[in-house]
Amino acid sequence: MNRPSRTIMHVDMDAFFASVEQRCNPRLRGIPVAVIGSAQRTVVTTASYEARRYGVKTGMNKFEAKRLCPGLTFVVGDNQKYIDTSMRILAILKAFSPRVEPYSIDEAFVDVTGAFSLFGSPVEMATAIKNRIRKGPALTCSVGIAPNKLLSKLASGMEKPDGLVVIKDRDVEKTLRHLPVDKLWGIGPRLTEHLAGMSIRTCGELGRCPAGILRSRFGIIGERLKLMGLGIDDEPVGAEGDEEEAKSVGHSTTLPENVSDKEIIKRYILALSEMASHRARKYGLKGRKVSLTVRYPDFYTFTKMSTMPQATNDTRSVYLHALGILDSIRLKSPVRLLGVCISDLLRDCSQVPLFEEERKRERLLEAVDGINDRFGEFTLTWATVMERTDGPGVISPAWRPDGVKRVEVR
Ligand code: TTP
Ligand code: MG
Repeated sequence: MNRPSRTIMHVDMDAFFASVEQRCNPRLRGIPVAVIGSAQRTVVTTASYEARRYGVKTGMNKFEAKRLCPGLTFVVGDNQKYIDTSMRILAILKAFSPRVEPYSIDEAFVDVTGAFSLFGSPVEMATAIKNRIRKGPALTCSVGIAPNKLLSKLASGMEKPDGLVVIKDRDVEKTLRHLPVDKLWGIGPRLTEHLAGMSIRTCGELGRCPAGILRSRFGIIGERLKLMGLGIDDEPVGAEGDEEEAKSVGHSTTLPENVSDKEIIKRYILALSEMASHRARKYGLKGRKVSLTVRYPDFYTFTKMSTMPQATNDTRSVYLHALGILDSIRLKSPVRLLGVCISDLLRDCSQVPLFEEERKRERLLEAVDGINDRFGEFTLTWATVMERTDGPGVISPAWRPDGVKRVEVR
């Protein structure tokens, strides 16, 4: 198939939270810094490049990080600062192309196909973007330029920090030939393991594997996997306004300690029900289904759903249904994480739509939530109900048990 040629840029900020902290506080510049959450069981969200040299990594607990790097300074993260900075960066990107897709709090895809006649070559354009980000928000970023999103994301990670890597059409095969499959965006550890079981370790091997074999092993994603191995990705850069409506509204929290006491569990469920319902009301949505997610300490996670007689965004109804679900479950061990979610949403016509600016902030917040998915170590603060005050830096985990787009509550 003949694919129209595109030029896609992926911009990824370097050690984002830590760099923002270093920018705000000159005493942190040039030294090893780790940004952490405010909760008891917090982990490192990111480390400055100075700290990474000692092996400090995202997801590490504080003690291990300090053991590796005794001179490490911890800073409790401040989401608002990161969201504000992220919005400034997006504004810079939009000056170069209308097709900007924020992917996470510190990453965006920019479709610059055709735009470079205005701004010079793609490399000149990327250099101009990097300079603007260096001057304005005073941060460095890494940019990947390639014919599609998959390869641009790969490229931006190749020479971090402050990198600029171009993958041209003619270089794709060579770049991917010996590249381990897990370097590709979207191929996680489990998939990597499955592929290794089929003796597929590199993108080259994946691209050569007959589609039929991949299809019979992985179902409909088999085809896509093969294309990924070949470096083919037709997904468009989704500009703002293109995004689909939220399919569910919910919130989850990792508990400060594992809990067996049902009364305490119920209090968390009340807090979560209120947060989910509040957010649904704010979005002018009502849902017909409520689900409760439970994670055990061994990370075994399950979700049970209950259908309500009518669509609602009322805290009490949501809470009572979530409790009904809890009562139907025999908890096999203490609980590590709880989540309440409202889905099967309808627009509540009596509500005013959110202002665009607020929607943007919500999306970024969602992105903050999304990245914690991988570790889920942050607890939410809802002082009035939980009688806890964890202070700022509340980053909730956004595990997505059912894989749907979720609007998370802070
Ligand atoms: P990343 O872009 O994954 O990491 P980074 O910007 O810190 O470092 P790099 O130079 O390698 O790109 O994530 C962006 C920010 O998101 C990061 O600064 C902290 C936050 N984050 C979390 O809160 N939890 C997570 O699990 C991850 C991976 C990131
Ligand atoms: Mg980054």
